[in-house]
Amino acid sequence: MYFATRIRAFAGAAALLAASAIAQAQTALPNVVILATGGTIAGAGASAVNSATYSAAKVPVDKLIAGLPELSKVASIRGEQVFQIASESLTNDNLLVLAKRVSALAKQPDVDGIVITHGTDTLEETAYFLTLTVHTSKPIIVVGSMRPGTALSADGALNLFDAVNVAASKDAAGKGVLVTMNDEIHTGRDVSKTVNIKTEAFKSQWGPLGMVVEGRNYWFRAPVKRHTMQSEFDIDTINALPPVEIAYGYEGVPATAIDALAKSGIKALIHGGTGNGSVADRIVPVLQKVRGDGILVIRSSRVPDGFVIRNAEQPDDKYDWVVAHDLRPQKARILAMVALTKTSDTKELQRIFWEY
Ligand code: DAS
Repeated sequence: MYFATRIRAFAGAAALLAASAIAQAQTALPNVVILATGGTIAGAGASAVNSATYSAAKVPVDKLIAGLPELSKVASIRGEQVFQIASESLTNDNLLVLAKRVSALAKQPDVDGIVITHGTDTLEETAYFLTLTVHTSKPIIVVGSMRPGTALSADGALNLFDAVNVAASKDAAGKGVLVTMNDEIHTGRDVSKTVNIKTEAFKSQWGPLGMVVEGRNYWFRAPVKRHTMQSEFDIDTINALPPVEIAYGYEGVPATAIDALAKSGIKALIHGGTGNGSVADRIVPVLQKVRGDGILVIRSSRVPDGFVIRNAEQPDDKYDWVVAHDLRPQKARILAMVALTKTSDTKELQRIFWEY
């Protein structure tokens, strides 16, 4: 009898110890906030075979979190539904609201990392905007998916698990805003959606920073362009974004789009040229007039990889134009909008395009 009582008492004490150890382990987990904005990662299709035909922006953030119980072993999670929008429909105002929320959360001592679930169509633009304007070294991870959670071999769950793991990782701090897709870790600056129907959809022409596999990060390089804490731009002081639009070059291009955009009140025009940012000879005088009217002209290229060489295809010094370096038109537009909140001096803008 004596020993049985002692054993029961011991077992009770052991159970209490185990429970408190688990509770301590749980409280010791990093705090990660998931900000949901919509997209396919929150999408739903009519059947499991609908991997491309579905409605985006349907599943609320709490359901996304509840559908991934594995997250509770990685971090203490809470979610906020910032928007429920397919990302092709996001606006500059949405961008400002999201970035200001990220900035406010990043300042909170009880927030260790932030994940933003987002549509894939404009994910690269949001991620770049955040890396340019949010002053924190805490991990901020933008994540999406190419298939809705209802589809066979859906990619959203693992992408989100990866994103939370990276957001909960101390070794992800100070690397700027990151994007986790398809097990890879990319910078918000370099990554672009390069395929519109595969799960391996996101590429960085200079390569990912690393990979995340089974919750562990493997880093192979670090960013060299300015971001987050190193940025001269701060979302807390930006309340509006100047209009900057894009016009593409192609065989037979008329001046129609450029003329219309120039009359619409834009502050800068991104020219998505052919090749090395080339401009059709009939368009050169049109862009010179645009510049003469006080609108900045920034030469980018429709070619996915490479970078535009200043004064090569066009005498940029002579025309007082800016080159977008290796930024695709949609990324050049983000940087131009942010830069124009501080300066419209072309020499300063060119410095900014070299540094960010
Ligand atoms: N329409 C796409 C978007 O919301 C769906 C997606 O791929 O996330 O960006």
